[in-house]
Amino acid sequence: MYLMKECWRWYGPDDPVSLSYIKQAGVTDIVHALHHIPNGEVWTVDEIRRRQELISGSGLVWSVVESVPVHEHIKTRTGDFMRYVDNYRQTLRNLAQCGIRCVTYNFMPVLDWTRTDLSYELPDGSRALRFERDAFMAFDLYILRRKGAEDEYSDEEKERAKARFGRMDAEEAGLLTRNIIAGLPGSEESFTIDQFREALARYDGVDAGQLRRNLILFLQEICPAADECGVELVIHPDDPPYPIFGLPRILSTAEDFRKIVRAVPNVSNGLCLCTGSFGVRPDNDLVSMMYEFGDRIGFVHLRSTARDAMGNFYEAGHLEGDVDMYGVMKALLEVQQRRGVSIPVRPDHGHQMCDDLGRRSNPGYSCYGRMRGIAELRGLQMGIAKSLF
Ligand code: CS2
Ligand code: MN
Repeated sequence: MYLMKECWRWYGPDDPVSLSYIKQAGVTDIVHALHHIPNGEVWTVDEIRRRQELISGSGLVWSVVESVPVHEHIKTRTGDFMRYVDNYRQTLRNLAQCGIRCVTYNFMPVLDWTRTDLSYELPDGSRALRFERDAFMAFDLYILRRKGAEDEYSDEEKERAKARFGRMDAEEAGLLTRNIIAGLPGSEESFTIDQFREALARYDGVDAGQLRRNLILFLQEICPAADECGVELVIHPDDPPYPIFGLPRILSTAEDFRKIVRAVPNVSNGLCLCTGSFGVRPDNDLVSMMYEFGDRIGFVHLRSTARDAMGNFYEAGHLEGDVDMYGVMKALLEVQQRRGVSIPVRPDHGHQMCDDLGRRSNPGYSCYGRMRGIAELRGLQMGIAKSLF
């Protein structure tokens, strides 16, 4: 029977969660990236092998890259973007040469995943990541003071943002700013407020249609090489799955992915189905996406979020919140049997709980919270598999 290939994201030697802890969590594979290599530069075979040996020395296998970052020049097709495209292609070839053939990336402009609160206290005392819409709008309108922002929010929303900002002291405003633009784990960029304004300006005149065209051109330039060396490129969806700061976002729904596949049908053009990112939108049917895109799903992030009517959401427990994790797991099992493969899966994010609370941990990438997550998902999988097959 084909069961999920259990993975865990590791940020490298300075990750507070060691490879031996990860091994004890019962997973077999590691999701990793060479975060020390500047965005856009080639990952050499030597650098890849060196890290690969460190990981295999712990009895684990580096089987998924998350992520080879896409340089902003590629997303806007400005500056020396072709040099970065050539470098990206060479990095894929070098990874394939080392036997690593699943590569995650995303095409979110400027910011990668975004939250406003990185330690939102839950009733049981554990802490979660949260996106609070009023705080986000207060940042946009009163801290960033983005030109044109006031035209993008309703009067009611602007009232909420003003009231929210009025309740913020300088310390909270500073923390909110850092949470939003200092870059969360896996994001390869970090900004000051002025750098952020400059980065946003690079997208003046780049709407969703243009950004999608830039993604399609990028894929047309690198998929032939990926096809040739058997690398699967799996695009991670937008998080949150809708435009922010007036920036276009183009991988938020099932239709967004259909458009990309129609334009670039190469086998290497794959999807990282992240239930937490897609799941923030009530109009995304995750179970049907799993069945529909199953043949192109090369990597799965399992996590859940809980949203409310005000546009807020926080990271729920892996079996709680709005994601139908039973339906997703059942569909994933059926897709794997149909394809005859075990698909890499990682518990995406996890609460800070127990000793996590007293130690340094990358936001969303705690030890105990993710250990609980993978344990619950493993049990869910077994229950369904034993009943189904
Ligand atoms: C996550 C991110 O769902 C998500 O947003 O997978 O934590 C991921 O680490 C970032 O997109 C950076 O790769
Ligand atoms: Mn994810």
